[in-house]
Amino acid sequence: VTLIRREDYVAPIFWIRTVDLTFDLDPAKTLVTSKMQLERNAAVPHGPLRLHGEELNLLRVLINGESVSFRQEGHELIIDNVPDADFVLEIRNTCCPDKNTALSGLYTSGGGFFTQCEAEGFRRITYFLDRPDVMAVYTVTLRADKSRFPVLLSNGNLLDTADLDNGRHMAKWHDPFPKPSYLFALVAGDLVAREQRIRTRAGKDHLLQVYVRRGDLEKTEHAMNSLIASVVWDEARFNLPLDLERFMVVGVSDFNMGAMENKGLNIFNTSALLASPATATDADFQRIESIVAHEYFHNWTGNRVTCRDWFQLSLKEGLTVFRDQEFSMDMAATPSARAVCRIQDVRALRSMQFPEDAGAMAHPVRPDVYAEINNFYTPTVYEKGSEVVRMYQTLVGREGFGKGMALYFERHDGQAVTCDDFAQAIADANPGSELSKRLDTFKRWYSQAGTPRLQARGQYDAAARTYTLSLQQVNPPSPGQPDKLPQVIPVALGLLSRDGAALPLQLDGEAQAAGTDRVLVLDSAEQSFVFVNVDSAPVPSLLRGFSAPVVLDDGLGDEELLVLLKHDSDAFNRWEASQRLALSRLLTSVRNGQPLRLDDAYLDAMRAVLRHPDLDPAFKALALQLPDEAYIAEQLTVVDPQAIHAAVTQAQEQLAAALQADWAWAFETHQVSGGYQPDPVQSGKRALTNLALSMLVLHATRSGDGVWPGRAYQRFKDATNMTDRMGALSALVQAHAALAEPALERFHAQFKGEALVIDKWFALQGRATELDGKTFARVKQLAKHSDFTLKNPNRARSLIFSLCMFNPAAFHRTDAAGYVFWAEQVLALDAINPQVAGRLARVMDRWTTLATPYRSAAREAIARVAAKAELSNDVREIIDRQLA
Ligand code: HT7
Ligand code: ZN
Repeated sequence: VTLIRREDYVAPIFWIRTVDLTFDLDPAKTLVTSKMQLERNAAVPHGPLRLHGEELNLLRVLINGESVSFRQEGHELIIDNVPDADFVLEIRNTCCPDKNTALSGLYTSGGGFFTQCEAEGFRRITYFLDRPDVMAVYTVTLRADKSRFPVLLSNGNLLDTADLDNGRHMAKWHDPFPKPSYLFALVAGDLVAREQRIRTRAGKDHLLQVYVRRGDLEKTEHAMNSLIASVVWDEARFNLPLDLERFMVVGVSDFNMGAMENKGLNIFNTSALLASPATATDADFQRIESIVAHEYFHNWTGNRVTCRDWFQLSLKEGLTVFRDQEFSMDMAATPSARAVCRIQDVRALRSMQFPEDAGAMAHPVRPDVYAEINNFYTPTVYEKGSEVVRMYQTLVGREGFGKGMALYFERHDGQAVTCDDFAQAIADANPGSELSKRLDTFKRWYSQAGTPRLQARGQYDAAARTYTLSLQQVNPPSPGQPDKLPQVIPVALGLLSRDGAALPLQLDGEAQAAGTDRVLVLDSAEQSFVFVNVDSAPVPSLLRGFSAPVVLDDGLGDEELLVLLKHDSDAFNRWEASQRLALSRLLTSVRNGQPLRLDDAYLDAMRAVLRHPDLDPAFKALALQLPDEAYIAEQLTVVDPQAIHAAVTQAQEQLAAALQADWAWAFETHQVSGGYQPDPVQSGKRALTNLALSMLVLHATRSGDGVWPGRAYQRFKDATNMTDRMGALSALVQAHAALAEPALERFHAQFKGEALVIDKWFALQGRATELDGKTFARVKQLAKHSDFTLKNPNRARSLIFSLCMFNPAAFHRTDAAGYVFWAEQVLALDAINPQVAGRLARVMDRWTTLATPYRSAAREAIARVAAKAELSNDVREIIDRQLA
């Protein structure tokens, strides 16, 4: 495979200033005519014009109306004799939307036409300079059969519509904003729209539309509300208004990712758009709100200012994830609900991004090299990238960050820029700040892969009344980066007395204490900070709010963690203490190979959390949940997935048994009354009652008592919303209760026509706890179910990814059958959809840490995939890195 390197970037020899596209849409063969105005880029030497094109049938090439000679080499169309001045290039080609199972470029789904052009899909529609630094103004004419495709959409404003001969019609769209080809979109089909007119603070009127298939209209209310809230928020928080008269969102059920931010025409996976109380869970509602916001926020961070090249992907993705996380926190409103958002984000970062950063595919937030850019839409670029943006905000303050954003847009609106440009804008807007003092060191977050380890040790001197906090960072090697330099780590902290009081924080040399909460900045390998006027040996609460994406070793024991769990004013660290208490017990059991016995100190602490009169139910649910198996695995140098699973199962059973009366109390006292609302208050109660129910059913099933399983079945049948229905069903399935079978059957029959709910049905079975190989056997059986298909990415993810990615105990088998299954599925998927296959291939990233016999069996399975001659670039790159 060819590797693309960041250091090789050169600007294009021509700019494309305008594009006139005409589509004669036909599922089997669509005719595309493209007329482009090219302008010579004097900054680079002249040479042949090389256009990208894949899976196209070229019909003609004209320059200034005359045919020219050209060559086709691989995926390039090369014109050697191009004028040295500006010219008009006209290209005509066809493509086959019906055959496009990769879902990149122009494809059909459910009888309609849809596009996905990021990152390099536009070249599967027509020949073009398909790179993000080439920004053009698009005019698009769509022609199609009117009865089959009554709705014809593209970016920007509708200029014209007309009926044509033979039952066809046309629509002409114009987008006044220059954009890279990856933001182009078209949609044609039999769709209906929910519409809403809004007037923004700036006094402008806008039309918002959400287009879906006819039966889905009533499931679009939440997405529309989320869109309106996003428009309002971006104007209020960052002064960024909606810049289009019309903003369209479209749902499609075949889609490789969550959604896509095409200018003025966002396209969404239906799983990230459609919700009704009967078909979607609280988590779905929350996810939809954040993805709708994410895509909307891209209009400024991504579209108005875009990436110079794909190595800069985190410039738009990290920043936009940060913005959607901030939005979700602001929507959550109460301090406790904000903390719950932060905890959920950090949980996801640690169980997805940390393993990535320690594995075969580890890469910096701004990668240096890739074979297939689709493989770099990763937790590192997105979620770690967002943490990097969050650290800017921590270092310059919220107001300073707002100023930095304003300067970024003042300097770069309408441009394609780099991560360096962003960093410079934030620093320049905040001269003298903790960031500006050490910007070059801070930027190592973009160039160095891996998760820094932060060690913290405190020493109290009673005579001097000082507390010395020594911080040390270690940056472990990653593939291709053996030696690293220290990074800038903002450490938000507080000090607590043993009885839980927040202590004033005064550093040596300061005239007085500066509050009870502050940020220290570590920017070298080791640094000590001396606090003065400290009356007693404190308990440090470090890295509050998870102020940097690092692994913290603070050396705290149970006694100190219990103080934090009870008293810390930082809800994140309170939760963290609950997880640390569980983690140390789980790790001791796994490391010693001994059965886990939860002690009274731990159980009493958990009981106190559960019964706490003031804590939020949503917080309680998170604190009482055990660390997930992927995160536990990350703490170990040799990983035995079965041993981890056994320890987690024992912990769960003991927590269920010891707190049985408390779970029953929690279940009875947190029932939601009134109509369904997906808000933090109601969803927090549902999270806690569903956790309680799962514990009660688990304990009852293990002790042969039928009461709670019976109640769960009844609740499953009577539920008035999907969160409670799934909660009860999941409790039965996870406990392997006898009633799980009739419940699953009933669920399938009840939701036969609802694709997104059937996905849940597959996913629940794919993620079911393993018991004597039954789960694995069932997944293999379900892969043959008449509702199952690898062609629909949501369905493939619901079953196959659930098993291979989210069910370690069912997947990692001593007989290697899980790995054999994985290899088969990767190969089968690769022939259909390389992007999705590439994602599944990632499951084996951490194979080198596996214990015997898993390790050798995993290697064999990877080698099996590698041996296949015709692998996509996507899968090849991942497999090559795994075997490197
Ligand atoms: N920017 C979008 C990325 C995306 C994508 C990338 C590769 C292949 C398919 C894709 N669909 C969407 C989504 C986002 O981050 O908002
Ligand atoms: Zn994005």
